Amino acid sequence: MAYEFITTHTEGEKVGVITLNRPKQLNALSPQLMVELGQALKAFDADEAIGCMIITGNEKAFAAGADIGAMATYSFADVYRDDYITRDWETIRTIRKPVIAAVSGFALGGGCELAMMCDFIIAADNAKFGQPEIKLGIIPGAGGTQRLPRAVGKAKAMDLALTGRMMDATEAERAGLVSRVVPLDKLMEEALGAALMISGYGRMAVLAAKECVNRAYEGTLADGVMFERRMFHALFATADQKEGMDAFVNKRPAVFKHQ
Ligand code: DAK
Repeated sequence: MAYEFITTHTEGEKVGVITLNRPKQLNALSPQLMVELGQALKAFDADEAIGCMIITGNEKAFAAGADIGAMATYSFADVYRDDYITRDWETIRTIRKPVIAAVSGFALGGGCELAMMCDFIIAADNAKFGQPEIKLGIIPGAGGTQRLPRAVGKAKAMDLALTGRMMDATEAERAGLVSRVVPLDKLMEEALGAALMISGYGRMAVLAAKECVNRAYEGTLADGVMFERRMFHALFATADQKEGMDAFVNKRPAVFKHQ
């Protein structure tokens, strides 16, 4: 499919890479870009060969937020009545395969929120995260006030949302927002390594692990543990569980068939 504001390609025939591509606007997330991102995510999710996806930007910006120019003149009626951009920002939550955010440069406002909607974040050492909406007279609108405290705790989330300051990659890793920090020139190598590794595992175990970890955010501990227990039991119905364990016992590499 031809896109205007993103590019897509595959790596190793198993990883779908989506690159946000509005460099002059620091990848500001226009409504059209979010439509295209949703289409690309859905297409990779439906592609049997793909086991994992990566969303990335460029060296200067992952994304500097929703497009301020596009929002500037909206009235309350425009955004409330028309449920401003909500549907196009929720697509990523419906994607079942893992999505990694490979972040370099600015990840601000909606850009930070998009990264947090991915399953985990690998950051380059020049990454900067923040929720600067307060400076525009608004607040985060795509989950920033909810996902950020879950990731970094209330104190730091309040600090970022109320002051609008940015945090660098070191602080973001220390706070638990990102899983790894690597030198800028190693970012894609690191993200691809992780994505290829995930794609090589049994697909059902991967989907189940993602669903279970996400449960930790949305219910009680008891419900989450029970959900995990049932998913764990269910994986014994898969051929991949037999393969994985037989390979370990016989000291050979496992070859998963996603069945
Ligand atoms: N939107 C539009 N254009 C942007 C932009 C943005 N968010 N960020 C940067 N640009 C544009 C600049 O206007 C500039 O354009 P030209 O002047 O060259 O035409 C170009 O990108 C380069 O930017 P700068 O010249 O400013 O570059 P600097 O290196 O000096 O500064 C910066 C980089 C990232 C610190 C600065 O650009 C900046 O502060 N940008 C704004 C960051 C920001 O406030 N982001 C939050 C936006 S509000 C929702 C979903 C999402 C959202 C809300 C609701 N729902 C589902 C309901 C999200 C809201 C937001 O993200």
